[in-house]
Amino acid sequence: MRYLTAGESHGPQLTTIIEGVPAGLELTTEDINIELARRQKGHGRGRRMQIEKDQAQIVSGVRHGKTLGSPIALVVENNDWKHWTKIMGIEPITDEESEEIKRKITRPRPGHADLNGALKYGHRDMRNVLERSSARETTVRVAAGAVAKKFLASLGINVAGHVLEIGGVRAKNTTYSSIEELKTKSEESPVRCLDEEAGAQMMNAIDEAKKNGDSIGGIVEVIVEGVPAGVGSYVHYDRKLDSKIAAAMVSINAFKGVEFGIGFDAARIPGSQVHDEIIWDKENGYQRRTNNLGGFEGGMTNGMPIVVRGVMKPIPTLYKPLKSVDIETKEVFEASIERSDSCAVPAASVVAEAVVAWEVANAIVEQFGQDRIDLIQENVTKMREYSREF
Ligand code: EPS
Repeated sequence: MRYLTAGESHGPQLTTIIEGVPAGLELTTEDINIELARRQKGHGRGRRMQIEKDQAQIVSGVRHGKTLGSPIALVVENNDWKHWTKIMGIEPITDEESEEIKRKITRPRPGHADLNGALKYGHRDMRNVLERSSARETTVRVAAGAVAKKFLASLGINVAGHVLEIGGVRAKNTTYSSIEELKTKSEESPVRCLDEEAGAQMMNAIDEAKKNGDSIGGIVEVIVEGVPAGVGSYVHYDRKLDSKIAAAMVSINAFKGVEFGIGFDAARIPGSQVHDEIIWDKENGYQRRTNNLGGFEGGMTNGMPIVVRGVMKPIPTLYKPLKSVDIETKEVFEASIERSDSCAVPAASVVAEAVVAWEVANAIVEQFGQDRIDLIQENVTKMREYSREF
């Protein structure tokens, strides 16, 4: 499976074409809209999210509530487009057009794609960069992830995410008895945090950052339960599922790092305390006594929940001045002020769920069959039975 996205942040719409989804999967527009709404929430979002109410329109690949096996194309309109029809117009502009339309963005924000993107494509107006590098694009990645989640759910595989840390405030109590409880608890929190007290402190930290014209980042965690053992590969570097998930996580706007299970702590403790002991019983087959490795050994799943975390840097659009250089005048200036979110970590945890779901779904399709959901379901069931008795 693969998907491409297209669309500028203030253009008419976002588009994705999702290719390779097996036929016969139940899928409705509502399945996608629920996920889009989740991504729009979260304490710390700016005014743009009050303008948008993201709604998917499926324009191909689904008939009478089931996938056809053909490419699924879907679009999400930008409500804000109506305010930008001139500045983001498709047709050439003439000399008589207003100064505002031609006003160039020449002041790159430190930490943003502005300068490197302008250099790469030769854009003297950095709007040509920021429109596409905007995290608005993650809307349709969440749509593609919603399709992947629906596919995984049909195989008894469940994906959930939550926020572990924002602006240095770390959740302490993150225990949950089931993945359903995790979902309910994180959904109830305005920062998607399982620890209510830490969640309140995170909100204070966001408010404080906003008051100071600053932004803050954080850490999100995604859990995938129910993936059979042996998905991924040890024989080919480019089919290792953990490496694909790592790449997908770092592909999310502003993400700088990723870890599985105990992650970087594995560098600080001996192997005898890192590796998860193998146990077996008739009902569950092979399991691990602990899950320090976050569900992966040798680039393949081991049947334990996948546990992956990603770190998001603070959003680089700041009201607080940081020095930069105007590319027209080469003069130093302080801060180019753009509307922005002060913290998008809660929204990013929904994006992280989507990209992880996509990679797991893709690996399953590669391994268990491509065309028909019923045959994939049979194959996955057989694999589960086989590994219990192995
Ligand atoms: C973003 C800037 C803001 C955010 C936007 C990402 O938008 P605007 O430029 O319209 O003020 O709200 O995020 C989204 C629109 C979204 O859907 O997540 C940026 O510069 O990356």
